Amino acid sequence: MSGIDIKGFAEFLNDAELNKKEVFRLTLENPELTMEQGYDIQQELIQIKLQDGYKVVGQKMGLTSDAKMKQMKIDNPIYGHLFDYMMVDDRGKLSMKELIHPKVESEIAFIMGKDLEGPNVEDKDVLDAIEYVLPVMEIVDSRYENFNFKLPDVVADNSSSSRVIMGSKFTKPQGLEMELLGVTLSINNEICDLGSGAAVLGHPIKPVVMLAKMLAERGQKIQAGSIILTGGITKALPIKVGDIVSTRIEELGEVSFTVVE
Ligand code: OOG
Ligand code: MG
Repeated sequence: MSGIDIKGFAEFLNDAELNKKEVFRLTLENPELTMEQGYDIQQELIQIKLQDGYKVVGQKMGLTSDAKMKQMKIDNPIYGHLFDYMMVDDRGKLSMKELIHPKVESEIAFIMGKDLEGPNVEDKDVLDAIEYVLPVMEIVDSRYENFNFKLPDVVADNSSSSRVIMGSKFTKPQGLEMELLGVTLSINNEICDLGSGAAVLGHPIKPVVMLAKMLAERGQKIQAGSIILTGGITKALPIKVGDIVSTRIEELGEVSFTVVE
């Protein structure tokens, strides 16, 4: 029997999000916490949010860029669940008072037209299942003090999921060379970072192949109609009240938001 209180930790992290209060990482007092237990806590956290009346709208992949994987010294990306309350419209407002210490990153996202299930998913299955491609910005807001976490901690914390600013232009995937698309992240009209679709495991469909396999291990699947974020292409940058933040992706267009109190 492990002494890890899965439900207690899920409540602890959910309370941290609701109270906008950063907490110490779980592995500080529980260094034996495993990745599997991290996902168990995440699953319990999802249950709490479902009971609170929120709906899962998709998933996000995280740590899919070489830079982030090297920094974290890991070989495998992680995933988290996205909820309806996290979605922000293009050119909308991001309310700072609802968050702890948010950072923004540019990502390519997909709206799925078909379910994707099982361990044997291949690139072509993902391509076939994508209905639309769109530019998004993810707001990561780790509930841990100073984003200080180990892998099982961040997984338990729903992989830092906080908000998603959805692009308003939906592009069909056919004919797009997604890995070659240039991406810029600007704050107050100044380009702060850039990259290309290849930053995420070489091609944005690769994280989705991986997500399908990882979900299958827990008896879950990617659902038709869901939104899937393929992972930060740019660095995650801190933002402050008054900032106007935008991401432009070749072929896919622009998405922006304003940070308010
Ligand atoms: C974990 C989430 C990382 C991404 O796109 O790589 C992530 C974190 O760094 O807080 O969302
Ligand atoms: Mg991300």
